[in-house]
Amino acid sequence: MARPKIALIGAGQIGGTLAHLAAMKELGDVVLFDIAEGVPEGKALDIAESGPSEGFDARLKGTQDYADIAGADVCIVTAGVARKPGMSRDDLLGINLKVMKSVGEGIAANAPDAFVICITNPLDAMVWALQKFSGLPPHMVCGMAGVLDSARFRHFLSVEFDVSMKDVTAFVLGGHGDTMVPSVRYSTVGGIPLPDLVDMGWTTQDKLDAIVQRTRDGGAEIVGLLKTGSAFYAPATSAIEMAEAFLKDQKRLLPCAAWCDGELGVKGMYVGVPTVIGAGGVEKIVNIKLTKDEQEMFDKSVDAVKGLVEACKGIDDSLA
Ligand code: A3D
Repeated sequence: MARPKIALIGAGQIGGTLAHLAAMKELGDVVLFDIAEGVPEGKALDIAESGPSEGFDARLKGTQDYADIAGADVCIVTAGVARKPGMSRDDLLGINLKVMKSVGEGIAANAPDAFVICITNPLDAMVWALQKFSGLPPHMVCGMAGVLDSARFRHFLSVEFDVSMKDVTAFVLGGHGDTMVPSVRYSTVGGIPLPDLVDMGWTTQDKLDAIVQRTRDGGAEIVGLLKTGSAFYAPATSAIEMAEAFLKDQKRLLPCAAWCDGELGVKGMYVGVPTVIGAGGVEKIVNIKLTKDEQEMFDKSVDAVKGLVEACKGIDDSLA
């Protein structure tokens, strides 16, 4: 059986890291596409030259030609611009919307059967636009944010409790922005829900609240430190987890920006929800019950995404 083909649209910080991870994990052959001449070719060659030492079998190619992504099984989209200190994700909307149009058309023409994972910000609005521009089925187009936000939450919790990250499960719902909703009730250490751990005295509510806020600000914390761009190692690792779930039909339960058709009270838009990802793409949205407070926070987050979607419609008539 031929190796799967993974197309990476955007060969910047995240795109290069995705290529390296995909090759090292032997998920398939990798095509790096970017408009910046020489960058995808250079990164593809550099990573290919790490193959003999690492011992992986994967072919890598860099290109400026969409024809080279033909027949891709997975497309991961990072094309566009990233934020710099002082910018919010929403400041990127105008520029990245135009990029989503060309990327959507390129995917539709060359890889219409692919499972598409969008990472470009502002995430929930960009994945919505990408699905519209590409015309691919909504369950085959999704956005990576929840896996990353949950990984940040899990990391902070594992440090607070001084336990292995493997034993911490958590998920973050809603839009990938300041209003995201880290779910305290559905997050556990060794299966014990966080509120019970507060009752047991293992941590305090104040410390937990601070971790929730640090999770919401997780992207900005890294932008503030790097100063020249945004996070890329953890975002790439998160998207690879989703791509692997699809390619290996793992049926992983992962939070991602998925097309909702009434689930969690959301209709006709993309927002972060718990999903099952397998060979069928986003195979299921887990319609969890939220408390009144959680639903209010989630609705606020959904409203923020709606505002961005409306802004996209205002910029590009074909989306209205
Ligand atoms: P960066 O290193 O700037 O790479 C972006 C690449 O896109 C560059 O190499 C550009 O040349 C390329 N590009 C620009 N326009 C096009 C086009 N029309 N077609 C193809 N390629 C193009 O950014 P990055 O890799 O650090 O980040 C990429 C995106 O991911 C940004 O929008 C970030 O804001 C976003 N991001 C999202 C998350 C989430 O959790 C959702 C996390 C981190 C970054």
